Amino acid sequence: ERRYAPAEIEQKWQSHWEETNAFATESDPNKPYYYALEQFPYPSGRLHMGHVRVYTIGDVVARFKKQQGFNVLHPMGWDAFGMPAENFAIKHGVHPNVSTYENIEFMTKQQKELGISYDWSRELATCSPDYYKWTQWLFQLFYERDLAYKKKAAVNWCPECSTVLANEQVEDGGCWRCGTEVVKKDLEQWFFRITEYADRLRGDLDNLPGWPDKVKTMQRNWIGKSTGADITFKIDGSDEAVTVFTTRPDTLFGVSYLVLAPEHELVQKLIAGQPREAEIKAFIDEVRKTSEIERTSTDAEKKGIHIDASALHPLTGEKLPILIANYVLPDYGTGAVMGVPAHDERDFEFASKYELPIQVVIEPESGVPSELNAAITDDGIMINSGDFNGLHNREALVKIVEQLESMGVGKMTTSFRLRDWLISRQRYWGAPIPMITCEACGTVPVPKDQLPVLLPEQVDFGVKGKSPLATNDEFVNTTCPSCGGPAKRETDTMDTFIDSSWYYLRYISAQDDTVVFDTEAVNKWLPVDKYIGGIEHAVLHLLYSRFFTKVLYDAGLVNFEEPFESLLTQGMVVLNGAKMSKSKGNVVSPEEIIEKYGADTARVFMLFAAPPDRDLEWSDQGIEGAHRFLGRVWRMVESHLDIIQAGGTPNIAGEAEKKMRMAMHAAIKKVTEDIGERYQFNTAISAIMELVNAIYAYPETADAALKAEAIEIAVRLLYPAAPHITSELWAVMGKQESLIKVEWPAFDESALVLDEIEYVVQINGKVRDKLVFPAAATREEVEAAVLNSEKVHALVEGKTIKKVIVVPNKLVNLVIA
Ligand code: ANZ
Ligand code: ZN
Repeated sequence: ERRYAPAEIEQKWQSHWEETNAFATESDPNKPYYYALEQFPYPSGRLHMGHVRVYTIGDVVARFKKQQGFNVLHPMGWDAFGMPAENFAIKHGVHPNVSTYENIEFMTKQQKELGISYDWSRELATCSPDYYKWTQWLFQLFYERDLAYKKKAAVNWCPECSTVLANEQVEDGGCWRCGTEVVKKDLEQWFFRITEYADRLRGDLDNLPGWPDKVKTMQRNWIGKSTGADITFKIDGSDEAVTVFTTRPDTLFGVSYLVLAPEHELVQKLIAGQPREAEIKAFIDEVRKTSEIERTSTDAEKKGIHIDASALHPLTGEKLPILIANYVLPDYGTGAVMGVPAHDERDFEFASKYELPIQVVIEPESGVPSELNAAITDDGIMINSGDFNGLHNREALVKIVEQLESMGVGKMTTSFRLRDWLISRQRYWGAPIPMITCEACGTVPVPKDQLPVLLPEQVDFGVKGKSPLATNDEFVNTTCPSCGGPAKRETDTMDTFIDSSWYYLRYISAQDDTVVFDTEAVNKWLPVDKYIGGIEHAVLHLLYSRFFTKVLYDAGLVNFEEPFESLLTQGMVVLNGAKMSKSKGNVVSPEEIIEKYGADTARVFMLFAAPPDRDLEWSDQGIEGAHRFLGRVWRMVESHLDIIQAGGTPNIAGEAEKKMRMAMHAAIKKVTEDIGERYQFNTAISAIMELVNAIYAYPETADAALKAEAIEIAVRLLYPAAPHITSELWAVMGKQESLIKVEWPAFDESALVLDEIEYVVQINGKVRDKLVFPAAATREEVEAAVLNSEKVHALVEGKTIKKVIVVPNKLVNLVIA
């Protein structure tokens, strides 16, 4: 008997797979297509346990689907642009081009050591010109479709990373990467018009039953749809007008003032030359210094100031004061609000502070309190509302908007919380934005046939507040593609989330330098059948990728509107409750575990220790346990080579054989469904463990051919989780064909029902007898037979039977006194 020595067999099988090109993607038109994808990693330097978990999950799915007869696409690549490499360059003087590829090399080696079945011929790195040429090509496509535009805007600026951030990259007012408080800065920047797709991005979430509700809810909230009306108020004594967005046009008669965002374009016009201009400007500057979070938080103090202008109520003509206030945001709705203090909490607080009139216009069922201490937000009957009095407010809402519409001063609309995606970054290690500014022609795109715009090697990384690309004159100065005159290149690079918004398409045509991707092939493979990644990207990567796919759909480049049919968001790997990731340091490194126990042990532990969407607590006992289990499987095969080689047709006449056969088919069924339908790998592993236990418990005297068959099945079921040990055992068992090519075992439903079942008979909880019944026996039949048995008769002689408990297929307990 040979000992289980993972180090030897794992290397051997990894080389074998590589030499035989075992994981090349098949594209057999007679087979269905399956695309298994794990979120590609940033090449940080080395894998952490979180990576091991995701890749193992993806690998189990990919190997399983292949055995089930699918063409399986299972690629891997590198989200290789990004700030860490650049910061490393600033600190240690190693060019990102060098450090990134070194990291990729090391991490690739680690992935191979885990035995993940990637088709490496499709590998891509977003920092390679072969890739970012097409990222730039897509930028041009967006530009042509009016989905990329440049504007001056107050943008989120991280002083630490010295770059702007998209709204999605600001978390609780801080930078998503470093946590530094984000400030506003006025800059001319490029945006992607994702708001154009807000309605579809939100609505189509309903067509994604394979996505966790949690992620869909996060996206819905992020996109944030409100239905309401735009209502226009004329400015008294002027041609100007203010349009407000309100979700409650039914409260129109309760308006007692208007509030504009300090940034609202009308503000400067209205205060110009007024006596209080300087005072108001000082207030505006003060508000602009505070973050959006501060301005919108409900417990922040609401601050406002009157401006010397008034508006006219569109229905009553009443004069309404106009204020500006910190709690009105410039880029939501219209940046202007009608103040209805009686029915809106924020307005109530604001009006109380500034002594503005409060007029109740809806009477709720509970009546209007004599003294108002808070806004009335319930529905009710209209009062103080002219012709609309007496109507239910929801009915009045529609009628009021109808009337405003007929007067040309209002209409129903929707507002989204989602903002356009700011994609300019003042950083080096990203794809250059392929645009040129010419004094004569303005903004000119670099023609598609001149792409890629290569990143210049020589730049000064460390000039704070300046794009590194702007430090290379040779790069900056160019000629205008349109007029041939002198022109300057755009020196910002693209947000790296653009790179990752389309990589899953590029895998299809990774080596084709003539097209962004082959539409026909993409339509065959996509949407991705199973996408595995972290929940932290719920409103970043996963939203952006959906946006990209919809744009490509509209451009006729793909025939589907959603990129990921089904999503598995894996939990974290934690160590005594602390998140284990690159930021906390690699407390337990994959190298160490692989060296000590082998990759198969690491894989089985990861799968077994928790359901995939839950956090997984690292434990040394868990690893030991997984290792012991594999040792047990190894010995099970090694010690039965004689019967395995003898083969033969199983004879399942006896009780033990029937039980064994049932255990075997139950395991096949459970593992098949757990992997293929429920994606619950932990219970799949326990089912295999149960089968192995049943094999060990099988009597020596029972049919050997059946035992051999069960051993073979156990090895096959374990293969997707532990491919090295099972491949080795398979060969040891004398099988010629590689396990990769062996079909997934089928189960026989009829083997899952026993025709006889043994019941334990207990009296007052003590086991007294065992009786065998036909599986079809009813509860009553079992009970009657137990009570009539001679043994029971003798035992209960002279006592009263107080209760009979029958647990179907298990036991009968008699309570006697
Ligand atoms: C009058 C009113 C009366 C309002 C009432 C509410 C209740 P959601 O649901 O989040 O879409 N609002 C509109 N634009 C705003 C802005 N730029 N900054 C801050 N607040 C703004 O919120 C819509 C409501 O938020 C709008 O409806 C408006 O107040 C306010 F009894 O108009 B409402
Ligand atoms: Zn020009």
